[in-house]
Amino acid sequence: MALGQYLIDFDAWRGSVRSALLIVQQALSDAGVAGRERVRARLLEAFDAVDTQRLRVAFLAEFSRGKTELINALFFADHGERILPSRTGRTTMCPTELEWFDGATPEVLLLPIAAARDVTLRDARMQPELWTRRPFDPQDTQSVLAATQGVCEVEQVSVDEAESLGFRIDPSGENGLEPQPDGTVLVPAWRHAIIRYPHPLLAAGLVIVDTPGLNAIGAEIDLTLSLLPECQAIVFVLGVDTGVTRSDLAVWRRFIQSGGDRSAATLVVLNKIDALEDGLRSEAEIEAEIDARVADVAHHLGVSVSHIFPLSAQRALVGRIRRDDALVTRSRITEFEAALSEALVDRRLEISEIHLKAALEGLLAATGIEAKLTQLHGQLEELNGLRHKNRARMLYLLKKVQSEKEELDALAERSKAAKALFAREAKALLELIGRRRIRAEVERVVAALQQATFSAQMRSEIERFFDRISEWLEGGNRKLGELKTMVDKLYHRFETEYGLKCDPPSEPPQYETFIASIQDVREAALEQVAGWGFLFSHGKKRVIEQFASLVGREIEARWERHYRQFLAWVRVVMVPMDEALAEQAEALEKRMQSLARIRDSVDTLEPQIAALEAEYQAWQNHCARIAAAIDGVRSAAGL
Ligand SMILES: Nc1nc2c(ncn2[C@@H]2O[C@H](COP(=O)(O)OP(=O)(O)OP(=O)(O)O)[C@@H](O)[C@H]2O)c(=O)[nH]1
Ligand SMILES: [Mg+2]
Repeated sequence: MALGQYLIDFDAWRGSVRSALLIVQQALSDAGVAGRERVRARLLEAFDAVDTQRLRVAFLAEFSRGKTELINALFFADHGERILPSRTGRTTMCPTELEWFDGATPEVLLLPIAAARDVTLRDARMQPELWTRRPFDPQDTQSVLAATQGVCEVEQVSVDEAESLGFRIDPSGENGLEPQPDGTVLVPAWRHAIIRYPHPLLAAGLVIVDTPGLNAIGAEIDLTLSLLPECQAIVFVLGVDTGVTRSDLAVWRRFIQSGGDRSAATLVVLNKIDALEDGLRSEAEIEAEIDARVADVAHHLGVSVSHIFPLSAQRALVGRIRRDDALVTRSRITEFEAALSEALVDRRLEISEIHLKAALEGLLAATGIEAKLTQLHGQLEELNGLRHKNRARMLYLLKKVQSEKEELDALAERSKAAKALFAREAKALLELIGRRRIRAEVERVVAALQQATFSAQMRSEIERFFDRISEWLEGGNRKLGELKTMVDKLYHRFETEYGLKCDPPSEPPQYETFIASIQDVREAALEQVAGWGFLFSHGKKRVIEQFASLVGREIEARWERHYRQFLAWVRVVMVPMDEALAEQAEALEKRMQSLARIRDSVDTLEPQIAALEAEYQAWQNHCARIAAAIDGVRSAAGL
């Protein structure tokens, strides 16, 4: 299977980079520098770049286009049955993730629609007690089928109840759920499902996200905010029998086109090409028809024909179940599979490589060995110069070192003052950007929304809320810029005025990307508000609260991640200066000790030089070994 081969290749890549990193780690710890804060951080980043990455692919489309059938054909044909429910009409009712990892239990986890409305999906994942579990035996197809049926379950509720659960109701069925003749509505029973199924591709880190068609999605916000941003590839499915309908376009625009800075690869499947066979047309005629449909889709979606894959998921599934290679070939699934694999793995490799490259850069400098070598070199020169010098000269040199030490002490005092200044400014910034502010703003917008009577009013309140958040973030960004300028100036002054040689301070986290990601939340929030025109007043209060807490928590969670990076930056930014000072102090101390010893016995000069030379040589060996090990990682990774 093509995808399997790609994943095996990726795994091999990961394995060889990992072993190369282990060699670096060994070299660093043999040199006794593995514990240094910056070395540890860089090494962790490097391991992270190859380790924890999963490959996620989402299948997105209007209902009944064959998403689930395609997933069955791609991954589950070995079972000889449809493992995921796929049939006419709306079938998959909630976003469904398929995953597997070492030590997992084969089971379906279902998050009840009502129980968890005001928790973000991210938070819900951390709370196992919120989920209903349906274990199954992977060897027993019937037991698997019984458990996976959960993703189709619906509940019959009143219109009010449906609205208070956050669903849009639209009698025409176009912009929301359509009430049944008896006035009730069918809503999905679950907000989200996770299927843990032992499959070699899933075990290799692949995660598949199946989604329900439009309007069944009460969890649109989960898709936009949580699920899609984490995918490396999105597969959009159309039916050749239905073409590009208005609702297909709505899904395309809402979830794919508006993805903005999202970098996922997008593949378009034109499914059900078997439907073009009527027993009368020739192969060539059908071929021409397919080409015409593909061109039409390309035109409607504004994508290149090379990204569109006409195929028949059903035929592929049947062909694979019956081991009928001719049928599988005719289904044209193989071409799509190769493209999907390539897109996924390329994207993953690219991201891993970027992270790995960044982590390796400056790793050697962070060990401080190069600086140490320079110092030792200076010391050696000094001692070599002392050969044949008399005791008086020695005393003179000792005084010189003494006064250098005094200068360094004064410098250490200055650096303390500089650090205190930095700490004060950093604290002020931390207070300014602390997340209490987000909470307060959320409370404020909830109060305002409750006062509002028209949905236009609500919309403008929400826009104002986001404007305030943006303004606040811009303010924080400005302050952060000032702080960075201050740090740069400090380093510059210590270098030019006091001659302290240290590594440049690290760059602060990118604020701009965070600000841009808040735009996504804003879009999702306003999209949600668009459906509020239909709200009855008694449902309104609860919906507003749920909505605001979801949006508020989403921003908070995103902010939290960013804030942590920021704290980490504050913690390490002054470290190079401390390290440089400590190293200079240590070197001076050593020089003083050796000079003192020489003064006391001029005879020991030679053994001292020999000892220093040995030390120099040892560090040089460490340095060469680490550099070679880092090069080893680069070549293993193909960087
Ligand atoms: N003829 C034909 N029918 C197909 C093909 N793929 C899927 N179908 C049928 O289309 C219907 C819908 O397929 P599903 O896989 O349930 O569609 P879906 O996109 O997952 O739909 P929802 O889960 O409702 O969002 C089923 O009856 C499938 O058997 C195909 O290639 N050819
Ligand atoms: Mg489905």
